[in-house]
Amino acid sequence: MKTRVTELLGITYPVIQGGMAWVATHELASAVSNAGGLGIIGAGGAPASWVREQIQAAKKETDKPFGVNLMLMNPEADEIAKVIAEEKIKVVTTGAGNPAKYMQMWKDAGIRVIPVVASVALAKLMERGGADAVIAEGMESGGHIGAQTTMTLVPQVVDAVSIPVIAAGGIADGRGFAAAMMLGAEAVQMGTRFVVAEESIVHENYKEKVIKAKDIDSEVTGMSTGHPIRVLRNKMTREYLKKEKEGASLEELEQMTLGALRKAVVEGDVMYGSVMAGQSAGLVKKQETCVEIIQEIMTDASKLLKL
Ligand code: TUI
Repeated sequence: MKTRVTELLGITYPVIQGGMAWVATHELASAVSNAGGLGIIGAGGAPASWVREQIQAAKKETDKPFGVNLMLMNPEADEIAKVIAEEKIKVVTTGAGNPAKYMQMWKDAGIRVIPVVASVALAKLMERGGADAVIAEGMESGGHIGAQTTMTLVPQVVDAVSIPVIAAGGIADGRGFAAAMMLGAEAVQMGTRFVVAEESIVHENYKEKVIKAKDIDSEVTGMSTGHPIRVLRNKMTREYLKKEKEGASLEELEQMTLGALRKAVVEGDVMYGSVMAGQSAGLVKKQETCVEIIQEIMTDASKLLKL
């Protein structure tokens, strides 16, 4: 399937893997790229040296294009932005902020820049700043979220900009892919479905929790702190939401989530860790390879779209 996004990135299928902190390592990124999509290494809150090592590992595992996601709240964001330029990555995606200050440096290095946006206003600003495409991410997503749903955000962003729009949030199968195309998107980004990929290094407990999750099993923590994060419900979220309701201080709440994602992804503590996942977890039924995931989505979507 050819779209402006497949042309821009030199990929076979318009499927992009989310740049999930701790989850999106070189193993997952190279597997997605080798399957014909766009794999992404997620910098999350990691140091710049880790990001460089991950890029170098991925370069050994694939000769296909892959990207890096810069989470803009990372304390080493400036250094990571430079690593991305030096390593001449094909594409950078950004999240949780406005990447304007890095845009020129990346463009000069010949890197495609695709910011994640959660509003029409930021999408327009990014287009004016030279973005090659935008990812319009709805609040069905896992992790840090905006306030709009995918169904409402994507078509409004499509109407507001001329650059290609990639839909994200709540998409996990061929039906979601086809729906995104109907909204005017030219590719999709998926996180939750790739969390459980066989090539994903995520702890088995985490994968099992995603697979077992039903439609109503996610919660949003941090609404009051200005950092809303969608996670699967567990002992930590129950305690957090209770404290948040009682008006606990920012410090106390941050203390509860500090390191919680690592605890879940690496140690498999799905009771007290932060199990970030989107509302699409209810659609994710089993572990599969990245090839199987992408092939199934493209086959189902092609039938629906009568391609
Ligand atoms: O970034 C994400 N999702 C993430 S990042 C992350 S790591 C983390 N861990 C603990 C605390 C905080 C983060 C986990 N999940 N998605 C992309 C995304 N970006 N979603 C929403 C936004 C966004 C929101 C507001 C982007 C820009 C924005 O406004 C920026 C501005 O200044 O106008």
